[in-house]
Amino acid sequence: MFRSKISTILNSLLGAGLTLGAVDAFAAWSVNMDPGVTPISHAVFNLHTLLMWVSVAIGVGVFGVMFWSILHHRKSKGVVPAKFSHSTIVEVVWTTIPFLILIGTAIPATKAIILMEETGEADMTIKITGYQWKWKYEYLDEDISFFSNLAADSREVSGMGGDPTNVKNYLLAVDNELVVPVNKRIRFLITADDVIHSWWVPKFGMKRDAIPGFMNEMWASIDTPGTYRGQCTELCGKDHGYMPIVVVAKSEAEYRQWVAQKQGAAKAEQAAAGKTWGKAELLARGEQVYNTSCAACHQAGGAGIPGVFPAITGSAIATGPLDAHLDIVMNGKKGTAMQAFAAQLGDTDIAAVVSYQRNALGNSVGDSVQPSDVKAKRR
Ligand code: HEC
Ligand SMILES: [Cu+2]
Repeated sequence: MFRSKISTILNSLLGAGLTLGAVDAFAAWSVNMDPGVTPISHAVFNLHTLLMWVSVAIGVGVFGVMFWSILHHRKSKGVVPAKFSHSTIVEVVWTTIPFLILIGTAIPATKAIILMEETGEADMTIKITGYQWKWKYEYLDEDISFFSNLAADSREVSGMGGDPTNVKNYLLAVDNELVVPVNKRIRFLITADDVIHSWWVPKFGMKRDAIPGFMNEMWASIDTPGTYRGQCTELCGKDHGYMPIVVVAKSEAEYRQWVAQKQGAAKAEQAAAGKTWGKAELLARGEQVYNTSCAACHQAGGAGIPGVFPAITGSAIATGPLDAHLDIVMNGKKGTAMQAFAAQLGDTDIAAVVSYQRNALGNSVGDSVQPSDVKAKRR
């Protein structure tokens, strides 16, 4: 009982910072750093271990001499203080030793930094863009591109004041994971569309800021198949804690399979945008799109947040002329948090969500939009 209480306290003190999302019993006692699954994380772990033992040796040496001096030269033994005020030998020694220690540790530290910065000669390149509040992943060699949003079960609970204890990987799961092959040198190009975000997967041993207008680089070669979770680590607004990162590392064969499936789904999506949609299926799809892409700001019921995000219910734009409604959704509004969704959503998703906003959330305009209408409006 008592022991488990201490373990809980220790875990929250140490674990909160060090073992992100770890819930198993072992992790509760993992006081050391995580060795991770990439060359960079291994280098960082080894450097950390080296520096820790160097520090231990220094500590033992310095405190050893200090306590020995105190004990053996104490007043009760009748020791008389020395009167000298300067010793060139001692000064040379205490300058030289730290100098050698610093050089000795700077060499492996520099090697680790160079390893981190060597992003060239990659087997594949993935561009990562941070948005409020989701990530976009573009596989530059495969012509695959998608958004990764917070998983629906996490979003429902967090929005409704529900109980998160039954949600698996609460706030650490997404709808579309970043799938990559193991043992391939992957270069990540990292940027942002609106404000500064930061892409961090602790098991990769690195994070990189995602800054609008800048392209930062990072690389990884994952040595163990598995699921690796991370988070945005630069405070980026209201839902900063709601844009997790999930990377799934698979064998080359499984990765190829995933690529084929993803490319097939993109083709099917294109075909769907070519047909004429019935109103019911349009609204059903629109509800999904609304909940993943719009509800964070305009709220699940459409009420918005007064003074920050306008209500969709009764909105002059959402119940006014169709053209203006499509325009703000596709092109956004400069200088506000309302993003240009033309670049983020396909024709079908835009048609569906606009139709949904006009005919649900307390609105009943009656008309609806087809994907072909959206396509015609793209410039
Ligand atoms: C990051 C927050 C955010 C997200 C996500 C968001 N919006 Fe907005 N939206 C805004 C803000 C802020 C405005 C007000 C802009 C202004 O100042 O006119 C707005 C305005 C609107 C308006 C006009 C409302 C009015 O009456 O002025 C519509 C329609 C709209 N958004 C639709 C959408 C749709 C559809 C989505 C999802 C595909 C979406 N929004 C996602 C922040 C957001
Ligand atoms: Cu962010």
